[in-house]
Amino acid sequence: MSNDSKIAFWGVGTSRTLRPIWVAEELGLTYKIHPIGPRTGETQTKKYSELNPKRKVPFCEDGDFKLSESVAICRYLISTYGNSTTLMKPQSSKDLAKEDEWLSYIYGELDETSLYVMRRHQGLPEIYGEAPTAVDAARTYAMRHLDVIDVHLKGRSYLLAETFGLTDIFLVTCLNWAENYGIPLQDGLKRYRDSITQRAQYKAAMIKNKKN
Ligand SMILES: N[C@@H](CCC(=O)N[C@@H](CS)C(=O)NCC(=O)O)C(=O)O
Repeated sequence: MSNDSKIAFWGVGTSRTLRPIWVAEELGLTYKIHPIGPRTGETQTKKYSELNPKRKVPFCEDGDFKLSESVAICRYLISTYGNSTTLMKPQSSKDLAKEDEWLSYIYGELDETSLYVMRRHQGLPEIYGEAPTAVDAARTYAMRHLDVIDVHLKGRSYLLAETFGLTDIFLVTCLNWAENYGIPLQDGLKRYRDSITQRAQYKAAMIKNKKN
């Protein structure tokens, strides 16, 4: 197995910080967590700003290699340390493209365009401004795309093929986030989420992602 002892994650407490921790748990990696939270002032320190000028979490260090963005961090961990034992490691260009398709869709349409709009304009009005019309539209938009995903998942346990993979990690973190915002989940999506969240690796990651 590769030497993974130099892996450190920065950031806990959000759906996005959960993703790399969950991937690391699935891969059985040894890693350290710096449990900083967004908007606690901890992302604004001189030390952290030098490390990640975006002042956002999650952030990953693997020795000298440094990486931001939850999608990029997770993909890096899987392509570097994965062996498809518990988490699919796409091999062919077509498998990779299908994973890209779902990751782009979930990240672009659910995470950033819907849930983060609600977070910004409902949860953090003092920073981003109150925008009830945008929040309502984001909620309706999320529900439309959840319908598309619900239809795709009929008769399947996972988004891609027969194997649990990164797209499922991104989807489950968004489904939890959506439910926290009062967006009703279709019965099929609830069943899918409830089955995946039985994984020991998810439970371990949830504990590690808690802010003290
Ligand atoms: N595209 C980034 C988004 C990172 C992001 O916005 N993180 C939020 C927490 S979920 C954050 O650090 N916010 C702190 C801030 O904006 O000050 C990713 O997926 O990693």
